[in-house]
Amino acid sequence: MSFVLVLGDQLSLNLSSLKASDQSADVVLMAEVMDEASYVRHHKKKLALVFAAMRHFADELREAGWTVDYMQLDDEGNSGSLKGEVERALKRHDVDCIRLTEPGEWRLKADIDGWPEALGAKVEVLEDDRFICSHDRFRRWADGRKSLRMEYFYREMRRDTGLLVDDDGEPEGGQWNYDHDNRKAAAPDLFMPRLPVFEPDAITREVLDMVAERFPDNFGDLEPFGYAETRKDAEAALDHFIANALPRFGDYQDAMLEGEDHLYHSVLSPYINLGLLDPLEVCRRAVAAYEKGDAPLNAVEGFVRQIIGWREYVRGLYWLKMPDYRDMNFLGAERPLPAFYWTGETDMACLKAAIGQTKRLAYAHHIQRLMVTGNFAMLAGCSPQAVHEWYLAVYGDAYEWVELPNTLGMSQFGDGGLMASKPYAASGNYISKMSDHCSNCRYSVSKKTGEGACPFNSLYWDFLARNDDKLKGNPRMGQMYATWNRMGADKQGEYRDSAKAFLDGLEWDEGSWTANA
Ligand code: FAD
Ligand code: DLZ
Repeated sequence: MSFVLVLGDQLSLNLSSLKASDQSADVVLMAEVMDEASYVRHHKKKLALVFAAMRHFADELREAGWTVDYMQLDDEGNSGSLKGEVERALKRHDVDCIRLTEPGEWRLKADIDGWPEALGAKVEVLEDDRFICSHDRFRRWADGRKSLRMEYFYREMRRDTGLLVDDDGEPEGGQWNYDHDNRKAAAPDLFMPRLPVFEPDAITREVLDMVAERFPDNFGDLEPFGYAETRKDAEAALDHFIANALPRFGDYQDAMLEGEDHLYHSVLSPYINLGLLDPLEVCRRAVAAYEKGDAPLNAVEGFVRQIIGWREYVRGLYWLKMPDYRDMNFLGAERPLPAFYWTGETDMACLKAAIGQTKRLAYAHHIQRLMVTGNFAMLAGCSPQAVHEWYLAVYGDAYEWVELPNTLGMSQFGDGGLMASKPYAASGNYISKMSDHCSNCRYSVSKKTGEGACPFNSLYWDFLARNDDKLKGNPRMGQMYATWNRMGADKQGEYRDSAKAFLDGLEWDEGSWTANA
């Protein structure tokens, strides 16, 4: 007899550990533990999402015929750690092997590697075949390459999966990537699909009460709570996205609008990352909509690229480069985060909107994460580790394997260009072009320096000046440095003084990563 340890983000009946086990003899072990609930200050909604989805999945397993040994967070004797719960379960059952699908995060894998010796039991760790690209496959792809750009990796994933490729392995429509069609700014009079809201059932209600009681000081609003908690509801959310938002997903992928939290984005990442939705199946559904003529190619290709391209790529990179990746800090940025990242209290309308909805929903879409909160933190010189800790805590879809490369690599340029060919640094102009935030802002985007000027403007040039030794040799930054050099000392001084005055006036989060280090 074996234990099958199913982790909180492995909620799939097709999990490799379940497929390798005997339903009539083996016991599934699931445990809510304080270690996993507190390694960062998770958003309250994220905690509720994970615990409620775990409890519903335990029921789904039982209905499918499995015996499930489930430990709730408040159960008497709960040891607080996964290792402790396995150790206790070994005493309850006569078991000779613990089988599990590999965890997503490096820290947990490192811990599990020590279990055979610590627990005196056989531990069998299986590959996670919910991903298309195995660790070996990614290593082979990366081996010997000077640059690890996602685009080339993505083409291989298209060919491997057969998604949007013809019989000769050529891309549907003649192009691999339709990103240049996907940069429209949104107008407030566009029809916006509303997200389906799933009323909490009795199981979820119980979890909400527990999170309210046990984690009162964590970041974020717990209620109202409308996330799906079961596979059935997550599939309903997918159906809703395909029917209502996918057709315009591409056009408005980079847009931001005041009062619109997700525009045409899917908000499916929490369900995909938990295991409630299968990523390949999600892509097949999108491609089927294209084949039926219900969604255009630029939307479907863009959506598929996010999942079999970016999602697989960041996971491959994470496992290729960890554990050193987490400590990389190419730009030597050392500040803690501004305190307003935890309160949303700032006069900058774009940051207020992105952080405000993050607090309410544990969600912001990609451009808000990359070009608003990410861009600001990089320009302000925040430590990539402090920024990483924030993103890992505040989003409902955040697990280190996907969050860290996106944050440290893509948004903070902390890996010095492994992921991105240049920093995603932008002044207020970008935000003004892609959103309507600037018209609601106390700061003026057209004013470059001094009182009332959009802080992104001076921070942008200050960032370039501060980091010129590291960045000016980057061929993609040549034009920006040429502009900076043409500006003249007086103008340059105004930008730098303006940036300094703004940063000096901010309150910093002394509790964040750098301050604790
Ligand atoms: P959509 O825009 O509808 O995209 C569809 C799906 O594609 C998503 O559900 C997701 O599964 C996948 N996807 C899209 N972009 C990416 C990407 N860059 N990397 C991996 N998968 C992607 N994504 C997470 O899942 N967890 C994180 O913790 C996370 N942290 C991020 C931190 C930063 C600083 C940045 C810039 C991006 C981060 N992302 C993260 C990627 C992306 O922002 C989210 O996947 C996306 O916003 C989720 O919303 P959605 O489901 O509406 O996505
Ligand atoms: C995110 C999370 C949380 C909050 N709680 C638990 C838990 O109590 N038990 C569990 O098995 N998993 C939890 N998880 C998910 C794990 O943190 C996740 O499996 C690892 O981070 C690996 O990706």
